[in-house]
Amino acid sequence: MKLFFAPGACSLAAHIVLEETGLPHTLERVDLATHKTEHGEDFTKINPKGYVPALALDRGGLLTEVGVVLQYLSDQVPDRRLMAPAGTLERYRQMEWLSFISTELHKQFSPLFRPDTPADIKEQQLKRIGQRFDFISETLARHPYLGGAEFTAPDAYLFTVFGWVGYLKIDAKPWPRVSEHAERVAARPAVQRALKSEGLLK
Ligand SMILES: N[C@@H](CCC(=O)N[C@@H](CS)C(=O)NCC(=O)O)C(=O)O
Repeated sequence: MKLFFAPGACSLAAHIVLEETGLPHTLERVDLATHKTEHGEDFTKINPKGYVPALALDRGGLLTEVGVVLQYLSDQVPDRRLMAPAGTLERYRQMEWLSFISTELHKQFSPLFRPDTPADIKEQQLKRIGQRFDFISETLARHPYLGGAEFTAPDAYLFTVFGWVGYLKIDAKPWPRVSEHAERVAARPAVQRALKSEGLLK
């Protein structure tokens, strides 16, 4: 498998889960400004959607969308319990988190990365994002990870998106539990490997 990624982007969630699976893989960096891969290819020819993550499968074909890529990778190594078995209520809870993080957090951040977003829209986005982290904080008051006592794939996604709080210099003080969650996730050897290989850790 080959993961097309950009350092610190939402593809980091897929990179972390890949490392957690222990499956053999290669990585190819994409410059999101130029849509060129590190080998000089036009990324839009590889993924017409133009965005990362994109996972080139060993059997051929490309898989996209963070929530789906995380599930695919997790399902390759069920023993690691990165996602619960399909059909269980636990699985639907995890899918609920993936969908929540994707639509209610990840995509709410997107306007904050665009230089042409008007200040009042940024303000509105920050308010909405704050409400979402408040909700997540309530969950993390009950257990250390989103689904309970154990790390699962949605935790990798939350960790990745919460990383943008620091990058955008948003005050994280209102959400100490989410910061603690990020520290727990960051301490995992697989996460350290992914961060190092993306150049996000010295
Ligand atoms: N719906 C997609 C969104 C992916 C996405 O927003 N990727 C961003 C990085 S976090 C990106 O590559 N943006 C560059 C672009 O859209 O050209 C998913 O869930 O994977």
